[in-house]
Amino acid sequence: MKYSITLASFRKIEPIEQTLTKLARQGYNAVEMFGEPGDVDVKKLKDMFDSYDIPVCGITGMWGSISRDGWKRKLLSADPALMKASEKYVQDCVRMCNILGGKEMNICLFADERPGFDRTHGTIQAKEKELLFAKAIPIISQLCKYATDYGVELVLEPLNRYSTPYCTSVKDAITIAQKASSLGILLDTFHMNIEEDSFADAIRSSHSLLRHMHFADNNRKMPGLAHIDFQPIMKNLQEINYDGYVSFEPNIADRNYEPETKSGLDFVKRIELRNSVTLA
Ligand code: LER
Ligand code: MN
Repeated sequence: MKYSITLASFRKIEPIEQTLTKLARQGYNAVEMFGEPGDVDVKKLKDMFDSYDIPVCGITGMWGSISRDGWKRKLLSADPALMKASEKYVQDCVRMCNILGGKEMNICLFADERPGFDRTHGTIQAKEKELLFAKAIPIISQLCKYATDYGVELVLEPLNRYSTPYCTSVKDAITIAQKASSLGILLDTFHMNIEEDSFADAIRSSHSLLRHMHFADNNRKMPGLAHIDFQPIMKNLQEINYDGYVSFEPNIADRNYEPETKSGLDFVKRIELRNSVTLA
């Protein structure tokens, strides 16, 4: 298995160079660069990554409240200006991904805020999702084509209902990915823990489209620090011969994270090893 980690997890606590210095000695095979192309000099960033022995596997899309400008990134918006800005955002990230040598970028589906919508108890009716998806699919397909021309694959990541109620499950993601050309799927254990009936069914049902995994425990700490059982999840991935990255996406509280990022990675690697003995 190839292991990566999201630099977005560290962006508020220290400069990227410091994170890379610490992660490079922990055994990660790659990192995901966060998608804020407007905030960085991409050429300088490329030189910086080249000076560390750790490649960039892709870009983490900064959708929704995760970032200052996230609210503008809405691929399901009814506002043509927001749609245009969202498409441009993906295109800018794709070019940055290409320059940094990455191969994928995740997209998450946000729509206009609905005043009074209860995110805790409400769900979006299937009919409404169908209409929104039908409108978005040609745009997503165009973006996939744009990305393919830069050697990048877009992967659709369902998020849990508290982030966005539109694409929340593997079922939603498969519905869209089957209709959009060259769109893969990213599954994130933190969101799956809230929305999926079963980790195993989600992984098995999406196996032909599954390109990337985000790993975090149910409290968004590194795996092994809370109560998601990563042994069967890894086994399901090993059984489908998953060949994408397992990319850790933890919430990191402060600069003293090295013990966690190391023990979480080692914890999952040990599971992989034990499973491969029983699967052999
Ligand atoms: C957001 O919660 C998330 O999981 C990220 O992967 C978004 O890019
Ligand atoms: Mn994620």
